[in-house]
Amino acid sequence: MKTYFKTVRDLPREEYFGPGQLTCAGCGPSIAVRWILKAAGKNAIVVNATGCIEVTTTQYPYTAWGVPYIHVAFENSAAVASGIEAGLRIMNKKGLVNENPKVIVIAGDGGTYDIGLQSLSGMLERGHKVLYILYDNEAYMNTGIQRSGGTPHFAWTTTSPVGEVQKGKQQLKKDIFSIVIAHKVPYAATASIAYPIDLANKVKTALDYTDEGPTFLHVIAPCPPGWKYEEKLTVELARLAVETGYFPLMEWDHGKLRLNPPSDRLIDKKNRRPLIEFLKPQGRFSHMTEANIKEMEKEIDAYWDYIVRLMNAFK
Ligand SMILES: Cc1ncc(C[n+]2csc(CCOP(=O)(O)OP(=O)(O)O)c2C)c(N)n1
Repeated sequence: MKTYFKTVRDLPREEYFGPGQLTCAGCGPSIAVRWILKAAGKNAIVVNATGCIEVTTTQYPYTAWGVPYIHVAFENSAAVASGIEAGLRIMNKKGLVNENPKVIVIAGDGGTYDIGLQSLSGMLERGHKVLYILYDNEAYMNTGIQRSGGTPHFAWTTTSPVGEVQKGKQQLKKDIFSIVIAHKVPYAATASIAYPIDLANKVKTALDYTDEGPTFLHVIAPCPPGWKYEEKLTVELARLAVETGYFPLMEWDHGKLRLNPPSDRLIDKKNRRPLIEFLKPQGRFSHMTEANIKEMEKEIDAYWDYIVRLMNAFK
């Protein structure tokens, strides 16, 4: 990662994600988008899949977007972005325009892990010069909290209920990061809204590397109604997700994998905060037994072992 910003004061004062939105109080994804657009600057085109961010920012006749913006269907944001990028490339080549805006996809976990996965994979494989940003609130929130491939094990959602037969989601969170890097992209990273400088530097780095090919950013973005916690805890939970080891901050940079602070010192389990600190404030996990929590801790440890193996394999 390159360092463009050292403190929040280094970020542009301009706001490209304006007020007048209808997001919930404490919306994690809207915090993510605000930082993303600040870091990207005005020379960007946003392609936004259907989801909370789209419905809350585009109420006709208003818009919260200070950059060119297109809302597309749930399943094809990466395909539309590919078309915009290819169209601009050819128009520049023919001398019809002389502009090179960066094309950025912004999509939720439902639109990325599940329904848009084929168009994302196609875009990555064809090598389009696009930054794809996944804001991960870990369920289909806009339609009333249905489980997605990004929903974690044990989490309550309306389609992974808690009752006699099952206790929340039965499957593990899909490893989207590994799926993306398997496409041999130049750059992919994870980020959290609790670490805005890290997030902003990753946005800028990823945008720089789109000159070489597609890049990807996976941002954890808590959701008060979906995760069932008090709105004021959004940033705190985004921090605890990292500090407990639940969501490691890392980057895949030209074939090398590295952990970023503070995750780099969390390889040693002793440095991680107890997982319960992340789980406890969230109603979606309130049914979990001690045995469930132990099981989840083991799953997190297993993921860290896998990351360390990957880091050693790709140094
Ligand atoms: C093909 C298709 N299926 C279902 C829907 C209904 N739908 C609209 S938004 C949405 C949820 C989006 O979830 P996610 O991508 O996680 O974003 P979030 O709402 O959480 O921001 C669904 C299911 C749709 N618009 N199109």
